[in-house]
Amino acid sequence: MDPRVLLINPNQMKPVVAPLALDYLAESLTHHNIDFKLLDLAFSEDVETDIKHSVSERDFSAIALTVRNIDDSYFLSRDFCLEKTKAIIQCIKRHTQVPIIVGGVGFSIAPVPVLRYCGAEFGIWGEGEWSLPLLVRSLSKATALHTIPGLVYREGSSYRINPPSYPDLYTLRLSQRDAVDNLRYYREGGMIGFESKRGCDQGCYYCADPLAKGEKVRVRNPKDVADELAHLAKKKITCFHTCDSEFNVPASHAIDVCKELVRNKLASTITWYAYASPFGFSEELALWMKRAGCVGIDFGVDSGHDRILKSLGRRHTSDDLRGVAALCRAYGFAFMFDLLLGGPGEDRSTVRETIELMRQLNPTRVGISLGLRLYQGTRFGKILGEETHAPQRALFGEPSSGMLKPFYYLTPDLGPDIQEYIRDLIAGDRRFLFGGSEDIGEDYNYNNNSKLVQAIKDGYKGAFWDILRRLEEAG
Ligand code: B12
Repeated sequence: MDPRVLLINPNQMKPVVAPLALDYLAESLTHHNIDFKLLDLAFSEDVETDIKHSVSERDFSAIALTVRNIDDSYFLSRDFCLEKTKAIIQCIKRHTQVPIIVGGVGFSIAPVPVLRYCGAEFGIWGEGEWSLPLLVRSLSKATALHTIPGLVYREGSSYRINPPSYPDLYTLRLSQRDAVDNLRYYREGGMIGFESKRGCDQGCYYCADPLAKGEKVRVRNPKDVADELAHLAKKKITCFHTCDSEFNVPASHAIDVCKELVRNKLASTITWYAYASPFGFSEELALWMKRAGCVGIDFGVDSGHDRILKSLGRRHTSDDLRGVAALCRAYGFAFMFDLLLGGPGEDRSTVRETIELMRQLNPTRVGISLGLRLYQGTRFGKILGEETHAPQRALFGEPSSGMLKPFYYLTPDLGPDIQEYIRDLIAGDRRFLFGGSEDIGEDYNYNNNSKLVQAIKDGYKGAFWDILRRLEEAG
């Protein structure tokens, strides 16, 4: 029997975010002559019935499930989404014995703990385009599992992890995008994601991206990226969001992608948003991003205080932020500065100075996250997460194997009333999106955000922060 895979998206957060990974994996399976079917539970009204129906439809050789989020990384809600994914895996197991393979950025942040917790048979750490077809074929031919890059599986009483490999992304074709119902996601999610590169070499001490995506940046062929957006634009999908860790790392490739979008005349029909680093954001890049249709940029700023930036392992300084703000204003981008407050060394004066700098620089929006999510393999996870090193009162959430359950560091030097302190500093300024507020318009969590869901239903498109901004401005 030819192998056949059931691809499953278990992510039910609203507004919906399209499972980009499944589009890319589907293209790779097709390339390897492996048939697939996609079950997208994002739109399911009865998960058990949909699973039962899908698994009984054909003889599948494997079920491949994407794990995008372990939790919502949001200090105040601490939604442990992996619990829901585990329930879905248990439900699948009630209806079939077909082996289950998990992968995805959430899985790759903590491969063995996630596999153990979810009870799936196999996991693939890192990129799936090469390893998934190999694994599916080896399951039907019983070839040796130890040769499959990034494969995580049980061997006796422990787990074996094969080293991941990062084949040449430049030659990989990912532009088809026709497995997922992207048009529905566009209607209900307001934008569609795309990747232009993978990996991040910035080394920020708290960030899990290098664990999941690798520390070495690998870039896609700009032509394939432009083809991908052109295919989607033909389906009348015209607003996009980058899914790179940082679009401008490296800036030279970002410029090449922009030039390609201009060259194939896409730039005049689409708009897009990007995540970018304040380090290495040049005038030349701003110019090309503008020409290529970019309308909004979300900068991972973290702090406006140079000592704190250093202590987070960041490369930019407060002077870079001044330069970025001036460029964004000159080129007419909506731009967001995302703050991450409460790390080691932070105190009320550094928080105050940061908020004051934000007021001066006047970005379109400022996102404030309080508390650092700790991940096992990161520098901060290793140093701050060890109970023996960090004072107990700095750690929040439930300690668990592999730091799977939401687990945060918030320096006790900020005091117990730090939320009220920040709220007083913001003083009702609507440019600030501060997680935790009950006030409509300030809710900076995209996990089940009914205000955003309604706005998108009413026709708003774009990055969520920019939709919140426009809603607010519309009164
Ligand atoms: C872009 C982005 C966003 C955008 C999405 C825009 C869009 N339209 O797509 C926005 C801003 C909306 C967003 C929102 C959120 N995000 Co976000 N996001 C990202 C980012 C940068 C990219 C995600 C992505 O699509 N990557 C591209 C795809 C192709 O990669 P991939 O899924 O990893 O898939 C590859 C491999 O993992 C593997 N693979 C994937 N699935 C499978 C399955 C199998 C079986 C196999 C074998 C392999 C495999 O192969 C794929 C191709 O190589 C990631 C960080 C990152 N660098 O990945 C964070 C990230 C996923 N987000 C995160 C979070 C927390 C959220 C929110 C919950 C935040 C919030 N509270 O509001 C929401 C949730 C939204 C939702 N509904 O799910 C966290 C999750 C961490 C965690 N603890 O779980 C991440 C990791 C960021 C971080 N470092 O903290 N996000």
